[in-house]
Amino acid sequence: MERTLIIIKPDAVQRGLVGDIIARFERRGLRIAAMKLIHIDEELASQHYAVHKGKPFYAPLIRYITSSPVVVMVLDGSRAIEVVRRTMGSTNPVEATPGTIRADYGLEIGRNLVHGSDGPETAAAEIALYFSESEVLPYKRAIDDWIAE
Ligand code: DAT
Ligand code: MG
Repeated sequence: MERTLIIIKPDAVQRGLVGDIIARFERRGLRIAAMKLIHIDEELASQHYAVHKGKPFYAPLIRYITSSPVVVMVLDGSRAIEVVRRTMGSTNPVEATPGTIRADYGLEIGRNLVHGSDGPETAAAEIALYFSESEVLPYKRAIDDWIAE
């Protein structure tokens, strides 16, 4: 079982795509362990995107992610990190496979709708940025045995 952090970014919230994006993850069988609507401030954005500091797209990236509310979620399930990354599609929507979120709704890399953690260490660090341990709920769903062996 893996946990991963998802951000439904400002463009997706403004475009009314929150429900559709969550539905795609739910339908795959991933479990919603935590979720909230927040407005990311500069401080939190700089922590989240620290790895990209100094790159040419850093300033517009910070402006974008702080521009409007976002939905942050923790999803879990077997191989959740890779499953989420593949459901999102490539970073640049132009290169994303049709059927993925970024291909189906996006045109440009600077408006790519969703974030998903890229590995177990970043997932743990990113979850801790947005949620306390008590906000990540360990409930069981009646359908769990029909999703995972
Ligand atoms: P991902 O969001 O797929 O994990 P990333 O971590 O490499 O991609 O980059 C974080 C975000 O920064 C990405 O969603 C969009 C933006 N970004 C990355 N590379 C970029 C580039 N070459 N030009 C413009 N924006 C870029
Ligand atoms: Mg990334």
